[in-house]
Amino acid sequence: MKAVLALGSNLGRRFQTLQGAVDTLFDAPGLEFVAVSPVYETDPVGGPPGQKPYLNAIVVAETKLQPSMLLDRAQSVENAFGRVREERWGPRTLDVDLIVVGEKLSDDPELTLPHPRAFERAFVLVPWVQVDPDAEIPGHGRIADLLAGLDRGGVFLREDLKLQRPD
Ligand code: A4P
Ligand code: MG
Repeated sequence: MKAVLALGSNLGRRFQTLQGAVDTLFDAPGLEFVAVSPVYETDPVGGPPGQKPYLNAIVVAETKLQPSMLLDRAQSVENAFGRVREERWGPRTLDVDLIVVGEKLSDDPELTLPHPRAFERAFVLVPWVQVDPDAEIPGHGRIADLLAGLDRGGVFLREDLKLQRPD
């Protein structure tokens, strides 16, 4: 199955955190690296006022792991980077979300698939379409078509920041 993960950071050393997340995600077996997107600087969506901008990127992987195992992996990477869960949509050193896992569908609040807000978020779709132009979100269609209807304002390419494949 193809798994698409979204990385976001708006606290601390944001770029170093994203690179550390890419490296750590693939430290254990079961997840194979396919691609990492360019890095975008993005205006915060939702959350408390006065939040700093995010760096966002997308990682595409191949896996046979169950989605619940992938969520465990994502959360342990968040914890490794000092994520402290405070308020919802609040600032965070690292957020790792599962966007799609193959064609899996789930409405479990612990793990909703596809991610329930990805289809309307330019900070997810803009980096994703760069590395996977034909991707689709089950139930929502092609990401290229979804993007055509979205405002891309507030999403800026950081050409100076390039994530490396995992070490
Ligand atoms: N959860 C359910 N489905 C999933 C999934 N597909 N992937 C559960 C990951 N987690 C999932 O997440 C809360 C709970 O969601 C987890 O316990 C998990 O079991 P969290 O990471 O603790 O909290 P959160 O991220 O603050 O909340 P939430 O609802 O996941 O927020 P979002 O939707 O992830 O939004 N603006 C910009 N520009 N860039 C961003 O990256 N991110 C957010 C977070 C808001 N605004 C942003 C950005
Ligand atoms: Mg999250």
